[in-house]
Amino acid sequence: MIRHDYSRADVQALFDLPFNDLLDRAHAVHAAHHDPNAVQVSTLLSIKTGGCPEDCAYCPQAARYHTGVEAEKLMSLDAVLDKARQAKAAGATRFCMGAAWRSPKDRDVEKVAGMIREVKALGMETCATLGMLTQDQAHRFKAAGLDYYNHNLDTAPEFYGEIIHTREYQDRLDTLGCVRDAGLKTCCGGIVGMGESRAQRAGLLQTLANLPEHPQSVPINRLVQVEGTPLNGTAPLDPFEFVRTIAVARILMPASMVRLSAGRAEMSDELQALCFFAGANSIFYGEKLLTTGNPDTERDQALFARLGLVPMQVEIESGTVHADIVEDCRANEAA
Ligand code: SAM
Ligand code: DTB
Ligand code: SF4
Repeated sequence: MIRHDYSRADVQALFDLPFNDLLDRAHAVHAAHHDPNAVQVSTLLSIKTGGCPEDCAYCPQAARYHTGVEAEKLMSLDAVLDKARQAKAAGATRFCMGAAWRSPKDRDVEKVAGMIREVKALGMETCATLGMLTQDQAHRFKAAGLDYYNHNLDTAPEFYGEIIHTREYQDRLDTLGCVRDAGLKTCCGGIVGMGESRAQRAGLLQTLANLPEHPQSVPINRLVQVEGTPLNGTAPLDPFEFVRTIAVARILMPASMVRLSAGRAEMSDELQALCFFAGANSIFYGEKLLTTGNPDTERDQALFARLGLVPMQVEIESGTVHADIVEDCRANEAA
């Protein structure tokens, strides 16, 4: 059942279940709504890296922190298309373009719209994450063929002010409203392991699930600690608490894709397997996220083969996108 009226107590009660009971419920919901052995595969590209004016305390791309990430210009269309072709050849069915902007300038909108048009023409789903959008910008990206817009709530409303000071929670909700109104699909989630409490993790998931529509994709990031950012050195989150977060997200938003997002490189295969059991059914695939590392493709192929997972195929106007990772996994299995 799709609900949008969860109380904080409802969500906390799920978090507080005995671990096995929680996993049992989450897996049942997962299997009722999805093929539990199919995982959606996206590749991420930073089309504009570093130099960001915002102060998100987790982020290596904020200009004000000394993290070693150099500010770069917006990539050229040809360079982006090369990366998209490589991602498609490697087996990704969705290509997500990220920019370290507070919000895009009008001249950037034209350039990124051109990238979206051409990536779409390669036969991939498109996603962009460029900061806050106006209604007009959201419509322009939709007209260019954008499928998804990623804009995260990041954390619970009451913890947000400890992490970001350069914009408000309401700004994020407003951008999500523009994205929905333009007819784009929403990719919206958050980060855990930033020193928030369990009640605040529950608050993030409650807010996501009570949006007017459940985001079609829900990325759950585990904080990647980067030297130079204020959150570097935060006490790491108990891995079982991370699995609980995935499981509760799955129960609250049964039909959404729950993405095991940043932080996978630091996770064991066993932890990832528990997350897939608990309802995660999407990953970023490829050696890099935006500026930090992601597992090697060989490691992911081997993990898929060991767990009998298969990459999800997607229907787009030009037909079904067949992920070559399927062949890679089969070859791995046979070996
Ligand atoms: N600048 C745009 C914005 O913030 O909306 C788009 C790119 S931003 C890097 C996209 C998301 O990446 C953030 O909302 C945050 O959830 C995630 N992120 C950034 N740094 C991270 C880190 N160190 N660990 C985990 N997730 C991170
Ligand atoms: C999301 O929720 N996670 C991705 C994507 N959306 C854009 C970004 C993760 C970034 C991790 C830090 C980095 O590589 O710079
Ligand atoms: Fe900028 Fe986005 Fe990083 Fe915040 S998360 S500092 S807005 S790139």
